[in-house]
Amino acid sequence: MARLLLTFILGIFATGELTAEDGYRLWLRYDRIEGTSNRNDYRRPMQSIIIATPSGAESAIIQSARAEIARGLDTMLGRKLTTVHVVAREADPALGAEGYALENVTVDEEKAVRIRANSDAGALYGVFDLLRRVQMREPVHELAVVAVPKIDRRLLNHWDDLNGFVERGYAGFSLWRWHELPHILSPRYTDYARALASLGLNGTVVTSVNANALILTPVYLEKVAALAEIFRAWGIRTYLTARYSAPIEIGGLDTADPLDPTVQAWWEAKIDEIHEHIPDFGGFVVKANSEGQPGPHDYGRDHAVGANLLAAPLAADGRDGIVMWRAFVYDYEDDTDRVKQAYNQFVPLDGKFADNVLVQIKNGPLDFMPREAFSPLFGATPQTKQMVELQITQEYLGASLQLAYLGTMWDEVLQQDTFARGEGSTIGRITDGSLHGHELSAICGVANTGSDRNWTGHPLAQANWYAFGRMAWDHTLGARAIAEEWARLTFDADAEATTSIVELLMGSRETVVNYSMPLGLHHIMERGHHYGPGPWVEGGRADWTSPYYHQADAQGIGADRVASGSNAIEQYAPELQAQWGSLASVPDELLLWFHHVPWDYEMKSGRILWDELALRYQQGVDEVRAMITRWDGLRDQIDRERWQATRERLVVQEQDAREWRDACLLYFQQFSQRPLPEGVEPPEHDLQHYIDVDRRYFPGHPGDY
Ligand code: BDP
Repeated sequence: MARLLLTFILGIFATGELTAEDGYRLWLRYDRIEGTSNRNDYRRPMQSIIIATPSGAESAIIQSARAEIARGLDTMLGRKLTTVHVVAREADPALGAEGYALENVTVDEEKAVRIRANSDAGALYGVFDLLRRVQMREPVHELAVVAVPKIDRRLLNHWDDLNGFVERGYAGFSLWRWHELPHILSPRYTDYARALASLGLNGTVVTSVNANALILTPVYLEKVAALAEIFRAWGIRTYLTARYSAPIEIGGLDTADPLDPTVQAWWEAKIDEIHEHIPDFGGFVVKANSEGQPGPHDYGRDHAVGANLLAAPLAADGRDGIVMWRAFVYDYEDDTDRVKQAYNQFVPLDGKFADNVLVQIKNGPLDFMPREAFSPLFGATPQTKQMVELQITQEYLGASLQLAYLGTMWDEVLQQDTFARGEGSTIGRITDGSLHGHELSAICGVANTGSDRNWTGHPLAQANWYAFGRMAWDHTLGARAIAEEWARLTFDADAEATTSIVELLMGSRETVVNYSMPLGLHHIMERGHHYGPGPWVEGGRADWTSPYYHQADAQGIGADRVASGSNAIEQYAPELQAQWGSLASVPDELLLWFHHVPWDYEMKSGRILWDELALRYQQGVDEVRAMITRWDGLRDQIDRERWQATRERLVVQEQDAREWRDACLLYFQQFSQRPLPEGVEPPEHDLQHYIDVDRRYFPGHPGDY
């Protein structure tokens, strides 16, 4: 028996049995590097780390940097051996405000790694870069790294309510435990801040766009201040959402009219008060006159007047606060195609926004669909600063139950050419301010974090948080390179297995598109919770129904957005109008976004549209099955806990993919009146079965749905 036990124990060590891992550590795992010679590769060059900043001062951020070095290197290298020196060194303009350089130096015949930066935050990012290299087992003896963020404000937006509910959140409740704050400080706040800083994110908006004015009352500001203090030590500034009617709701005024002097005085005083609590307050995100939220239109004022009201006090007294004014506006009383409305409202306002206002634009003109044409507002207001809003949480891509790596989608968005100033006018360059020469720039992503132990629900959804952060730092890094980094940091897999994980990630978003909304279909999901198919959703306001978007009839399917229809295409540059406006040249991916196409239209593949559509749905299902097979092949490469949790979700995803396929094809077949082509599996149930599926109480939606 004892021998058996010994064999078993030895077996564990011999095969390097993977230890349980719950995902809490994210990509900051710092597991011990095995093998003395491997460890020595790192020990030698890093006997000392020199942090060189213009002040050379110890600060809260430098303390964080020291703590992270200790946490990372001591664990990875097995013992404490690195000494950290903080020295003063003149600023280097090439590093900008928050960039850094990593280099090897020799001081008194001792080898050292030097991290140079113009600010403490820059130094902290350098530390995280160095630790990332060690974690990835990359050499550190010939460092010649210079990294500078392309965008100034790199933020997460939390859609977290004060009652702990997270709108479109699928990973538990809010991270912010408002009832405990400011007295009880969860250690999770620090780990959250570390995760952000490790990616170079430097801001967080802790409250939802559907704002609650209470957050601006003294009791809550004290709570926010406690969070802000923790975040500050990691280079992160805190931002809030402003409810436009706050002067009425918590200020006792009878108006929130931006041109009313009492309203102006109220915001000035309020913003002063916020600064007393949070001296480095970053500013506001505002959702105004959108989906029932109050705003300047209530008083006959436009968005610019509305935004400038808040912008002025945020810039007063040498402050550098900003207003991120959302362009997610549409009005159901306006019968213009919903996707045209933001452009129509904002283009006439170009040049009217204050300097510290950025217009925050979702990547697509509709709403974070699995695929949309980009928002034509990008590049259309050269005098107005624009920033992109991406959605990390998977509202329309399977919540935390389905795998959809969004890096590929964001690459598509950020590299998209708008032709606003000729070729090369990408959304990345609009967001980083370089296209139109704007000094101030910002980017944000709607967080997918929550109280789940692994932060994001789906273990692989951590990759989306990671990818957003890396792209916010540099939008040219590329989805694949980022996926590789993430996979190497997050799993102890060997090279072959890492490749497999990366392949899995890279194809996953297109797979979701295929089984849910292929060929440019959009907004055909179930009402309210937005999970699962709902091409039949009708009733209530038209722009929240599905037929408004798919337009299926006996002739064909697709939204007519060329001259014969809403002509939304006219909002794009002539180059894109030419390409997307013609059936011959529009890519399959955007076909039904722009065109109403006959069922028997001959596609590039030679098949008729109906057959192509059906086969795309089937392809989506097949791809999920292939994902499961691939994942099964990784069984011995990945710790059991995360492997299992992911596998369970892939099984759900396969079921969901079948449901999408069957429900949509049965529904559209009523119009096409054609048989399913060969290769498409027959539906399991009749259409009514799918219509009757009731997912009420699915998380993330505030109502009953
Ligand atoms: C939609 C969400 C809704 C948000 C809204 C927004 O369904 O919950 O409030 O966007 O961005 O995607 O304001």
